[in-house]
Amino acid sequence: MHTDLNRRQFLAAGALTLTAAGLAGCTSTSKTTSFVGPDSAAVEKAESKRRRTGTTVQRALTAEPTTVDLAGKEAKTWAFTGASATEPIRGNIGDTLKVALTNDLPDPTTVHWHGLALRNDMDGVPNLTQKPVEPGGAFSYEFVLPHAGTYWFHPHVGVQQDRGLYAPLIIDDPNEKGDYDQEWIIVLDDWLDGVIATPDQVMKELGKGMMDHGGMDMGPMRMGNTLMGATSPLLGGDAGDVYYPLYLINGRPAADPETFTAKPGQKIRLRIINAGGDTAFRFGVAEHPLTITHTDGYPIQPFEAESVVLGMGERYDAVITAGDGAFAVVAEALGKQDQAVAVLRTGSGSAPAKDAKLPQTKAPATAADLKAIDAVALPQRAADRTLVLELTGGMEKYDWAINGKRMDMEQPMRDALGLKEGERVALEFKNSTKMWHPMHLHGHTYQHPGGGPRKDTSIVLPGKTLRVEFDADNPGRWLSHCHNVYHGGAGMMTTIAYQQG
Ligand SMILES: [Cu+2]
Repeated sequence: MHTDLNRRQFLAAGALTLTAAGLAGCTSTSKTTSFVGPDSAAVEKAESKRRRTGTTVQRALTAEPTTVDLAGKEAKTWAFTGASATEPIRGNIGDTLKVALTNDLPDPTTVHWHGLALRNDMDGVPNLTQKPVEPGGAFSYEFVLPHAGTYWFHPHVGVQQDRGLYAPLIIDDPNEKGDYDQEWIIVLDDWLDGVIATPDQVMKELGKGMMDHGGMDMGPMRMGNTLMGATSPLLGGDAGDVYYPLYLINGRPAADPETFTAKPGQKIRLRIINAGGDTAFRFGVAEHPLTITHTDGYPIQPFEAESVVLGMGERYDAVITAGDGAFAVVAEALGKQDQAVAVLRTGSGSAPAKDAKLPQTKAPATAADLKAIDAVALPQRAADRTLVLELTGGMEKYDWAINGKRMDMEQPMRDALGLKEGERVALEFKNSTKMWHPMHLHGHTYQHPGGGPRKDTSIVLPGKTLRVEFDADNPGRWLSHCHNVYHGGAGMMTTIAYQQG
């Protein structure tokens, strides 16, 4: 039951906007009416079926300009007051989360709850599930927390995510017996805002296009704020487009590292989140094998690894058993010859060096190595529908797109792909570009092929196709897009929309 007047008023306004857009001569008038809307009864019905505890978790978030301290250097940025890498939002599965967002930024914004199968009208996508929240405006997000796990949130407007506007969202299952003594949230980020440029300036620079230096192997070369020749074999070639002066763990660069303390022998659950804009990380803890237990919030059959690769938007949970001493916690920025570092300290010993190397005696784990546990595997069933998302475009024109169409966030329904509630849907990410892309689907957690892990964000290597499946059980209008902030900003997004009836 929703009795929040502001929300209702807002939804009415949103419906008017959609109608007006249809009348304004765009071709989608009939299309718009044939798809389930964010304010529809179907969305309410799906929400009413979600398990609820009756407890409400309330938070106030203000998105605003601020100054952060990066190892003694001040950087002007935009961030949330009320949440950050080290100030997560946390609740139990079934709790209602109520977040009062105030926008004190000079630009419109929204909040997207990454990875959650939540009610569509709370998904935070401007002009698709809500109107953008204008400067000086406010919006009340309210939804039931649907699944336990490691999630996060960030704006879904332009390239705002590449500022300080992000924080973890952790959902606990009180019935889950955690076999560990401590838990740490580890947020990885690549940072440039207020140090060399703003993300908007970088987007403008990239938008001019750049020469294709694919195949060159001379190490990364900085040109303005962009990068040439940053390659990683783990990513099938070109690793990233953007130069970052700093890499952070929990908001701190290697010169002023976060220190995690524990007692030797303690089991520690790590919740690792890649909140970066354009950087894949190889993560590990020196001299500590990882037992990977979850991908994007969902449990997997435990997998032993030395390190794990995370694309932007991906989350992995892993358990370590703390040794005695001080150890480097390292997130290598793949292809960029730099890294984020933190410290695990359980005893005396000097802190590890900023350039402490993560060993690579074994291939780092990726999603392809992992299997879902039976309890979360999708039941065997033939797909009713296959949606092909061909990843297209390149660096020369910076025309990243899906199926050759660049998303216009003013009319996100223009090229929407349809599906129907109740279907088993196969989503085929076909990468026809020369670069890897971390592809993300909103509102659903699909499964990788062959009993693979449940995920909502997956690395798709150049020239490869990844076919995933999900059950269409969350009606509404959902984005699927590249989680490289600059690729998404250039238009590498599409809308997947439930059809009426
Ligand atoms: Cu991409």
